[in-house]
Amino acid sequence: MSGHFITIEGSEGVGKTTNINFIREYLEEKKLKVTVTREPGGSKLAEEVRALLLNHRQDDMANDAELLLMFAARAEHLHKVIHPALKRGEWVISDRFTDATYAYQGGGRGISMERIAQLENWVQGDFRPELTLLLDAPVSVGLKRVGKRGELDRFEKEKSDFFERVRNTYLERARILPQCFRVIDATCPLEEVQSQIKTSLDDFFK
Ligand code: Z5A
Repeated sequence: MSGHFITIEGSEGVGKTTNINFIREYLEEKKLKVTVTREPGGSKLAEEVRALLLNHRQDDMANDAELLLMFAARAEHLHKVIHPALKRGEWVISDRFTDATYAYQGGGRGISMERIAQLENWVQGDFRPELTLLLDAPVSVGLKRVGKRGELDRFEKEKSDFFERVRNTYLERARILPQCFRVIDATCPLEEVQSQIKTSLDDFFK
């Protein structure tokens, strides 16, 4: 594959969606071809699975069902969107990927990391993001930024201790995988956050 795969991660409201647009523009200025996508979702079937996963009425979904649906959506997303774009030589930027599964289903729900790793190896083989930008902020900052949204989805309904475990798992992954992760201080004003992102991308280009 000749393209590059970058992911952007972080807990609720840290600014992933806002900054992914900045990343797209920055890469396009360099005349690179960019595909922006997201998880869960990104392809037609995976977006249907996303709707099931986020549906606020599925309050009693079993944790293993949630985990398997995440990976079912990911298998489809990889097959239909990510691998083809990389084969065309594009830069694929995904708003969340498997690190979110470690953080939410592992850290948040308490599923064992070994079980997640088994599914990761099954669905992805040795395919991993080349660079992961982790936007990090205290949970209270992210929750305050998103404020009161209309009807909350299944994840947004969780309590702050769930999001604390999610954040801690992300930080732990960044600690054990320093060659892939760049931790961005997302509490800063947007221009500073984007300057940190630009530095990480420039390092990656080198
Ligand atoms: N999930 C999972 O459990 N397992 C998995 O494997 C995967 C996902 C892949 C959907 O994700 C849910 O799926 C997610 C985890 C789960 N649930 N949660 N929580 P999502 O990515 O679609 O939803 P999200 O994380 O809730 O995204 P979000 O709430 O839209 O947040 P965001 O994209 O990080 O933030 P934003 O929309 O860019 O910014 C929020 C606000 O803050 C906005 O008004 C901005 O203008 C403002 N903002 C952004 N940056 C700044 C700075 N620096 N200063 C001040 N204000 C700022």
